[in-house]
Amino acid sequence: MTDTLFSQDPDSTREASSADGVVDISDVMQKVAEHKGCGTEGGSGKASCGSSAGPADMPPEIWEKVKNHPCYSEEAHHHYARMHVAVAPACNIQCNYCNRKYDCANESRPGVVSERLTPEQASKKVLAVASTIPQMTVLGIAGPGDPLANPQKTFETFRLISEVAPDIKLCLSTNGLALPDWVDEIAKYKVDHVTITINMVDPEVGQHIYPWIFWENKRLQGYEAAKILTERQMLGLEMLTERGILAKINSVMIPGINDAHLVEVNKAVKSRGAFLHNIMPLISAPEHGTVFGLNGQRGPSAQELKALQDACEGDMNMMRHCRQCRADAVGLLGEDRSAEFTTEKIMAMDIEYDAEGRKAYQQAVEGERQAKVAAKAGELEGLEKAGDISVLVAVATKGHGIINEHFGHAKEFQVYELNAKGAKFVGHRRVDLYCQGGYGEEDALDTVIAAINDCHAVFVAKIGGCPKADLEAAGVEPVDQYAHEYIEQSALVWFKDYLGKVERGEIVHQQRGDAAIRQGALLSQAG
Ligand code: CLF
Ligand code: SF4
Repeated sequence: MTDTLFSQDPDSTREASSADGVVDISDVMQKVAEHKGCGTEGGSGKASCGSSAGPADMPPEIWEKVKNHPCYSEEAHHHYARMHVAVAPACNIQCNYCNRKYDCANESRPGVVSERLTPEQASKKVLAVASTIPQMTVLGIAGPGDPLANPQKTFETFRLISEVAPDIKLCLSTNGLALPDWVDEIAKYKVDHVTITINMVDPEVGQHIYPWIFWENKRLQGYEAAKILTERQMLGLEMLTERGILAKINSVMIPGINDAHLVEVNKAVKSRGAFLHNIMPLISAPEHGTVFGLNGQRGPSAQELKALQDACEGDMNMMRHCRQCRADAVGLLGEDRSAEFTTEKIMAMDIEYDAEGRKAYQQAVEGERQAKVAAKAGELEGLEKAGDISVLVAVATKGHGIINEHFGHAKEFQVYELNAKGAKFVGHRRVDLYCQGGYGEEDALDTVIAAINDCHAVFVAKIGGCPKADLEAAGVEPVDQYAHEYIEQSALVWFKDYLGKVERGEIVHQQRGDAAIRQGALLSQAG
C-alpha cells in the first residue's frame, strides 16, 4: 500500500484515505517518513536525495520522478538540464531581498531580467530547446514574479506543453501564499514537483523579511502578513504531500535574521512531508536595489552556509547544488544557454520534436551515469585510515561528472567533501573568469582564491604556470593529472595519496579557513 503513495495514478492516494474520502494527514506523514528511504547520511554509500541517491535508495516510483530532475537529484544535475519560461510577471508579496525590476529572487537570483513570454511563445520555446538539448528533461515556471499569482498564464503554459511534449517533467516554484487554492489544478496538470520558498515559521521572524503581502484584496503588513503567509505555506505543503506531489523547500539564509531559525523551519517542513530542503545564501549587493542590499545586510560565508546545511542534514535530505538560476534559465544548472533561445531566434527556428531521439540520447546518458557510479565505488576501499580527517576540494567541470574545464575558463567550481565515508558534493562557488581573451586577470585570480580558500586542492583539466604558483602560495594545491577523468573517482585517488603522505609524516594535515560567496553581478546574460 505504501508503495502507491507517490504513484502518478490519481487513484493511488485513495488507499491512504479514510472512508469519507479525506486523506488522514498523519497517516500520510508516516508513509512519507517510511518512504524517504534515501537516508540522510550523505557520503559515498547511501547518499541523500539531494546528494546522489540511486535506485537502491528509494522506492521505484519516487526514483522515476527524481532520476532525471537536475534539482531533485544531485547526481542527475551533472547530466540533465532544465529550462524556465518567464510567463509569470506579477507577485502577491514583497520580500526584502527582491527588487521587482528583476526576477523573483526566491528562485532566480537578482541582477538579471528575463524576457516575458506568452504561454504560446513559451510552448514554442520549450519545443525549440527540447529539440536542441535532448538532455533537457524539466520545464519549470519560476517567475519572474510568482507563478500562482499568475495562474491563468502558468496553467495555460503547462497545458500547452503537456500536449506537445508529454515526456517533459513539469515543475513550479512559489512563495506559497496562493498555493492552497491551486493544489488541485497542480495535480490535474501532473505537475509532480513544487518548490515553496519558506524562510520562517514564526511571524516574529517573518516580519523582518516580508514588508507586506496582498491577501483577499487587501495589503497586509508586519506580523499579521507574516502569520498568514506561514499558515498558507504550511497548509499548501500538507496538501501537496496528501496528493503525492514532491515538495522541495527553498530557504534563503539571512544572517542575524533567520539563520538560527532555519533549523526550526527544517523540522516543520520535514514533519509535513517535504522531500528536499534547499538552503540558499542571501545574495544582496547595493546595486541590486533591494531593501537588504541597501541596508548592508550581508549574506553568509561559504562555511556558515555549509554548517547550517550540515546541521539540518541529520533531519532531512538537503539540496546543495542549487544555482539560484534566473526565471528564463536554460541548460545544465551550472551553465546558462538562454541567449541561444531569444524569442526572435526561436521564431526563426525550424523545429522538429524528435521524441525517439531524445529517448535514445537519455539512454546513453544513463550508461554514462552508471559507469561513473561504478568508478567511484571502486575507490571506496582504504578510506578508513582517514579517521576524522575531512577535506574539501574544488573541481573545474563543464558537466558529465568529469574534470573537463580549464582553470582559466571556469565560471564556477564544484566543491566535494572527502572523508572516511567517500566523496560527496557539498556546493559550488561562482567566480570571475580568470582567463580574459588569452591573458590572466590578476584581480579575478584573487576572487577565485577567496572563493575556494576553504579547499585543499583544485582539480582542473589544464592550468597555466602563473595561477598555479599563486594557488600554491595560498595553500591550494592545483591538480591537473586527472584531466578528463571522473571527478569523484579522481578525488578519492588523490585523497588516499594525501592520507598516505599524512601517515608517513611527509605533510601535516591542517584545516583550511573560510571562503567567500560571490555577491556582485552574477553570470552575464550570455552565460
Ligand atoms: Fe526550476 Fe526550481 Fe523546478 Fe529546478 S530551478 S522551478 S526546482 S526546474 Fe533548481 Fe534553479 Fe535552484 Fe531552483 S537550481 S534555483 S532549485
Ligand atoms: Fe520577489 Fe519572488 Fe519575493 Fe515576489 S516572491 S517579492 S517576486 S522574491
